[in-house]
Amino acid sequence: MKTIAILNGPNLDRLGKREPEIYGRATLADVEAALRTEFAPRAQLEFFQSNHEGALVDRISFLADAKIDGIVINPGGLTHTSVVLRDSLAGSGLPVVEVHISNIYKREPFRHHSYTAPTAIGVITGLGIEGYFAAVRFLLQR
Ligand code: CA2
Repeated sequence: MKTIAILNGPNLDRLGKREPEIYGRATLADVEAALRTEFAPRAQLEFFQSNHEGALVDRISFLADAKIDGIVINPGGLTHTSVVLRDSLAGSGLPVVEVHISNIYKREPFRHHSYTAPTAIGVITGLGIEGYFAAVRFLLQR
């Protein structure tokens, strides 16, 4: 059975509780439960959310050493700022898919650049929480 980690960065613990017009009404717990239900027989899913850059780096290092099968990451605002997170993902040697709930290209110009995207096989942006499902499906099939 494959193991896939689903990582969420700063503020994504607020999912479903703020700005539902942008991010929808599902909470992060709802998303995690739905992913587990969808993929339970085929995959082991590991969830991690942190509002702290260093905690995400530590988790990625742990996952790299554990040699899991892939990372799905929504880096939140760190997408647009973090060389540190980019280095960590690149150094992990793991297949990465980057997910954004909103379409970052329809939003403010500062969201149009992702430091982390070059470390990913692909980026899914603007499909709402469906992006997480598509990303896990992709990593399981490859
Ligand atoms: O669309 C996405 O998934 C984002 O990665 C979300 C980030 C944002 O900084 C990116 O540009 C796009 C975090 C947004 C703020 O966090 C909230 C999360 C849920 C509800 C309200 C705010």
